[in-house]
Amino acid sequence: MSFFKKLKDKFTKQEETVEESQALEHKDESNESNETEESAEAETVEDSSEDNAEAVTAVEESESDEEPSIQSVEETQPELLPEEKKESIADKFKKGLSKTRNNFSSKVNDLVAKYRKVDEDFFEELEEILIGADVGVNTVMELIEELEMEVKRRNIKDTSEMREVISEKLVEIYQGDENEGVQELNVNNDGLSVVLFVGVNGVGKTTTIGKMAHRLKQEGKTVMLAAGDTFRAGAIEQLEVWGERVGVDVIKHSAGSDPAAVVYDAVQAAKARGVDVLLCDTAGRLQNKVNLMNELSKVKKVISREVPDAPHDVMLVLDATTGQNAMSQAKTFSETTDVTGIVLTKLDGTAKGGIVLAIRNELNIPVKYVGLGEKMTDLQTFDPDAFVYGLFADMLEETEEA
Ligand SMILES: Nc1nc2c(ncn2[C@@H]2O[C@H](COP(=O)(O)OP(=O)(O)O)[C@@H](O)[C@H]2O)c(=O)[nH]1
Ligand SMILES: [Mg+2]
Repeated sequence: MSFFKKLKDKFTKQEETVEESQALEHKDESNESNETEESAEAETVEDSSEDNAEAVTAVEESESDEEPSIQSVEETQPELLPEEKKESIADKFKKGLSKTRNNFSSKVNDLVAKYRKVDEDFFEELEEILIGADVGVNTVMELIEELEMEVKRRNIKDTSEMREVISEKLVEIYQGDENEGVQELNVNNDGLSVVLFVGVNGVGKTTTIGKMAHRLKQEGKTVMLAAGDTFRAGAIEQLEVWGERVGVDVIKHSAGSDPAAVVYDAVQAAKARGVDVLLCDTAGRLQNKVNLMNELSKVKKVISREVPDAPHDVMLVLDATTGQNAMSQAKTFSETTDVTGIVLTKLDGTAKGGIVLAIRNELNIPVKYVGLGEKMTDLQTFDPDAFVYGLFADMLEETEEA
């Protein structure tokens, strides 16, 4: 089976089961669905009522100090905007990667049109396009080498076959030798899990925590947030706004206080209330690198002292629009903190989405999630297949018609 065909099958079939498996966009009462989606939608509604039921029990257990009732749970269920309700993962990647698609895929198309034959000039220009999409020099070299071998192996002459080969190799290079599949947050199924979010100012830590809280809540978990960025003006309030939107508690101290103390209190509160996952925000000032790293290790020490095996994940948040800068941040942070996963935000805001391949291939830290927008449903697990689908969506859909 051809690679494009495989992708298409994966995502057209997935559309029917996506909300079942991810339990993300439930409460779906929008009427804009077309006829073909009706049966899938009916199933979604059924499934979501089950999810709600689970959420109800969870909330009743954890918030014993409040009057537990279905009413109060409904109040804390976030209101999704209509456009947030019904969107498959493939659609989200397609929309989120539109800038990169317009930049990268249209250049590949032009290239294919310009050169009919696969030759050295073709590869040279392809190399430029890939570097221009922030794929990263080392990764590009590897990729070109792989492509040249594949062209020989399959005896490809015509450039029109190259789009598919390129997409296939993009996925392969992301997956590497291990092919660990799509990676989620590392959380315990019993007992408290603590996740620390680190990264420089403005990359999207607080926003990601809000989105993550929403995701986890939709999966039926109870969540608490720790306002560990006590440094930046307005940071605590920003996290509180997310707490309210998503309907989870936020533990905070006043501005300027010791972040380790905030996190300590949050861990105690999370234990006392039987919370499943505690997400900890941190400050990201890089003006004083040594101080920041000391502060982070202090916070980390408090967490591991209070909860065995914690932090369960240390998520480094990187801004995709900063390109190679994100790479150097990743190096700085992973030298001093044991980063276990990456969230790459603002992929929707860059035409150079190739950075995700460079990060995975050159840093060897899994990109677990990507930010594809500012809404609370815009955090997705990173799936290289979905990524490539997003890159070549127009072409794939054309093939479908044929
Ligand atoms: N377009 C887009 N904007 C994002 C994304 N993630 C975060 N942002 C925006 O980036 C800005 C900084 O985010 P913030 O969470 O405050 O960063 P922090 O300083 O690391 O906590 C905010 O305006 C967010 O709305 C994303 O995935 N896509
Ligand atoms: Mg912040």
